[in-house]
Amino acid sequence: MKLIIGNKNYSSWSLRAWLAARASGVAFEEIRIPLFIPGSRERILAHSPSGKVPCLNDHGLAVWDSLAICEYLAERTPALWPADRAARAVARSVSAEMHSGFVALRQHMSMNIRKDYAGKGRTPEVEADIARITAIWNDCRARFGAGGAYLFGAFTAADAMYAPVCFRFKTYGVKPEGAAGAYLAAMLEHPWMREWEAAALAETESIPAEDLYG
Ligand SMILES: N[C@@H](CCC(=O)N[C@@H](CS)C(=O)NCC(=O)O)C(=O)O
Repeated sequence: MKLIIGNKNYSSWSLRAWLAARASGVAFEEIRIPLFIPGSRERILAHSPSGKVPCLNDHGLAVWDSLAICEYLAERTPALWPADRAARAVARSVSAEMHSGFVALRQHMSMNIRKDYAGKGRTPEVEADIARITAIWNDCRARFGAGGAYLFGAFTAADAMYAPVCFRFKTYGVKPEGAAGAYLAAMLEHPWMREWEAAALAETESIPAEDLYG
């Protein structure tokens, strides 16, 4: 399998699929295509019909879009979703909510691992997104988290979907309290997150439009 991703510093959707691939245990080759430079679009289109990353290529079969990749990987590794039916339904709900929502957070607090933008981007709409995400994390931890440090205990696709928010909270100095704060700390310490973070810090390309606050 090949996983086509963008810059590790900026590409939040890529991080989701990459974590899902790591959690699934499949062996995969990573193809990193730096975004928004001459030739990027052609290089991505050679793999991904949407012209966007991430895209998984399983021996010629293209699977694009982060959530579709999670579902595809979960077919061979069911533990990517919680085993319990109710927990799995909630995991899918919060993952879909992330996939289709939190527009203000995505706009004003774009993922930018290398930067320290503490205090920036906190519009009323972003505050509402932060409050909703904090409520989701607290609720999942309280109802389903007993078996481990992550939203549903063990690491699942839902954690992969919220992983970029964890890096955003670090960059923008958002510090949730209680169970949500402990979850954030556990995610930022996870070895796969640290591996991705180290690679992001080592990247040299910058995308000025994504460096929102200088
Ligand atoms: N809904 C898609 C979003 C994918 C997406 O927007 N990817 C961005 C990078 S994070 C991209 O490929 N941008 C390049 C472009 O638009 O040319 C998913 O979940 O995978």
